[in-house]
Amino acid sequence: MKIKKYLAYDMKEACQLIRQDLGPDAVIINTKQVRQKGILGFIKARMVEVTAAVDEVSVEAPSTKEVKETLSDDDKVSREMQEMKELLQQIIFKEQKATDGTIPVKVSDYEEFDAAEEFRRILEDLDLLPEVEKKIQDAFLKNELDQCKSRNDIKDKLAEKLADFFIPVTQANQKSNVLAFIGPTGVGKTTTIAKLAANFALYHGLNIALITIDTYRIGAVAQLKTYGDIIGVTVEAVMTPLELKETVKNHKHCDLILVDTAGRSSKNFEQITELKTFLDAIRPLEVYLVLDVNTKNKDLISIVDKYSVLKYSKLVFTKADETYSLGSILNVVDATELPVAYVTNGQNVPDDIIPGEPAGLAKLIIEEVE
Ligand SMILES: Nc1nc2c(ncn2[C@@H]2O[C@H](COP(=O)(O)OP(=O)(O)O)[C@@H](O)[C@H]2O)c(=O)[nH]1
Ligand SMILES: [Mg+2]
Repeated sequence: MKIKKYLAYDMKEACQLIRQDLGPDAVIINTKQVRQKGILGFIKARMVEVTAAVDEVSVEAPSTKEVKETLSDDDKVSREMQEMKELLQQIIFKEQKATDGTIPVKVSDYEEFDAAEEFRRILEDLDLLPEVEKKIQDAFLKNELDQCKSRNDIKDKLAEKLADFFIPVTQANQKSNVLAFIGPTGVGKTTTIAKLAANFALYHGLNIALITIDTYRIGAVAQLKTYGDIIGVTVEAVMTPLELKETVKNHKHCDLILVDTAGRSSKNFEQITELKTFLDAIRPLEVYLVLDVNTKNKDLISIVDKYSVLKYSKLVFTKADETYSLGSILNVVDATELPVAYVTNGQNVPDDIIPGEPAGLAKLIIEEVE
């Protein structure tokens, strides 16, 4: 028996390689997705590693016809050949069952495009919560999937479906000009505020003020002040809810006041309650919950739950540039039923931010799926 591993971009290419190398009698005994380091080790291409096996007699031996002709009068040899083949199939079958429980398949079996299987793989890559995965599966009608003839067809269809999954961003009633940003530590609240302030001030000519209540962390005020100086907007730091209220009042002539807050642990109820006293003092127009897309699903669900007392109205997702799987956005949208206002995709101020428009979000998520 000859066993060999093949690396290819997809099953089709792998099957071609195997067929050329081992012939049509080869059987596939294992397939697995692997990541291959790309240019300078940065870009990782997703590839498929296929292990195939063949009876060595069938690789090197003459064609079946020739064997039959030369051995036609020797029933014994031909029977032995047949028995060896059957034995080989059994060994492969047992080995495969023992390793991962799947059943080996003939190379030719892979040549039909299996839309359902491909769809399952795409959903798996998105790392969705089971209830979200089910909703997306249910959005597909049976024949819609059957009509897909390639992975790209499925991705296009999925992007269409996901666009309906998102809630469009609507402008809140302009009772206040204050936007507050809350969320766990280090998710990118201050950077996102700097990006928005720069966009509003420089590209839309709005009069912006920045206020930070993050006076706990050394350097937090300086960080915002540095951005404020570059953009040319005022930055104020306040210590108490009353001071915050006064400072907001002093800047009521501004088009927008952006309030930066300290990162709070969703596990610390006191910290969340303290932040609530600040927000209650100013009743912002919008409270944006800022979340890092790379956070574990379980933690994200806990965060959106624990922060709900702060009555956030929109979501911001950061660090989309650091992952291939943006399914966490879908999980949180499903759990909160809130619109995504922005997604950030890099550290550059002010460029690395995109508005959360449903079709654009769906495209972004699907484009990341390789
Ligand atoms: N890769 C990446 N890094 C980001 C993004 N947004 C913020 N960061 C980085 O995340 C770190 C923490 O950001 P910061 O704004 O201070 O977080 P905060 O504690 O929530 O205010 C900084 O190094 C930022 O440059 C993003 O979209 N992508
Ligand atoms: Mg900060």
